[in-house]
Amino acid sequence: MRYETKLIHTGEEPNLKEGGTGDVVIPIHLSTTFARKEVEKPTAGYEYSRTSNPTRDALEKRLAILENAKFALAFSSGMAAETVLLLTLLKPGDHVVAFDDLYGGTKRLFKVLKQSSGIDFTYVDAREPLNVKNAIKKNTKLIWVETPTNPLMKLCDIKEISEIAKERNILTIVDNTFASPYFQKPLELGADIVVHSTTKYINGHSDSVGGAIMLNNEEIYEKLKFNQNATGAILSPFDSYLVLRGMKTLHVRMKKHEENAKKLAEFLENHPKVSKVYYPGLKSHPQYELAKKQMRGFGGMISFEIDGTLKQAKKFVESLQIFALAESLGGVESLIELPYLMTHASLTEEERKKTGIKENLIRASVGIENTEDLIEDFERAFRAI
Ligand code: P1T
Repeated sequence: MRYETKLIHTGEEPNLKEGGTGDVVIPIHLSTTFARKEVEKPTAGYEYSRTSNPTRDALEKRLAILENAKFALAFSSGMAAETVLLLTLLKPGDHVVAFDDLYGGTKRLFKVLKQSSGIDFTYVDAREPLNVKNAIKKNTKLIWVETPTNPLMKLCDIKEISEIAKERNILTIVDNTFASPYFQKPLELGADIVVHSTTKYINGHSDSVGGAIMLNNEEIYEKLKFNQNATGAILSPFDSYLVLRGMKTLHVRMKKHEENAKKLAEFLENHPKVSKVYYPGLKSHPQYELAKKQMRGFGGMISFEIDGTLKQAKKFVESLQIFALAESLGGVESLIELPYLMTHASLTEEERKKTGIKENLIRASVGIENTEDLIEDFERAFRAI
């Protein structure tokens, strides 16, 4: 089976054996615990739903397919996935090299880990792999990147960075949330572990908060599974069902997200009230060639700076009628936000300045509505400012 077919069927094969019910859609197994006949023989391997659950198992099987990985785990949020991952791979005194542009919540988690466990983080502009190489210390255990980054749409060369890391026995972790696994597969480019907020494109309908880790290394997988159970950071059966359902249309949705985003990015690039557009599918993006090389498509996220003040940026986002003024991304409905005051507000003024998150920066998650409606919505908001 090819990718799109597996996205629909893996983990949900109807049970046509004696006693099976032939469900085409996997049931939501709400049972928290599983009865057994004999003490040492859990029925069908299930004991307690925190440890494993049939609906979550089905989802994890399909999540692995998404990244062409051997193993996957589903967590209660993207942040829960990141927490368990860092907890599993690091010990006090370790060092991490990270891309300087990351989701604000990820940087906030890094601060928590620094305080609680003395783990040290160095932020570098990973667009240049040499910066990553030069930041590596004796105690560096991980390289952590997003590509494209949230919110400035910077790219890094996954293959080159993974090679630098491998030579030194360092693991490369890619948060692949923005690109989606449909457009980019970091494990195939040499990364060791992929992390996702399934809240975004993978579920795709803004109705489930979740996270995922995909990887090929069995030893690390077993440790992660142990720690997932130990911490309890699991995805619920109902959310597992939602993500299984959402994922079936990932390929169809991503194509339309991209089609709309490309048109909107071109519209913005030609608009007199826009001073800068960040979209890897534009030839003017400084890393357009890298995007073409390591991505199968450019995705549905656009950031741009309006030629104006914070007040005008606020007015712009408040004047839209189709784009909802909201954090998050990756759903079928278009969303818009101001990173400076919303998704990246947990960073200090200095951190935002250093990274380039300006007051007039606007981030759009372009949905799959009618393209003309979205452009007209933007035209309306530009008229309002
Ligand atoms: O929200 P949660 O499911 O816990 O995922 C965290 C997360 C991880 N990685 C990236 C790249 C993300 O963008 C996020 C969440 N981001 C938003 C809520 C946002 O609006 O950017």
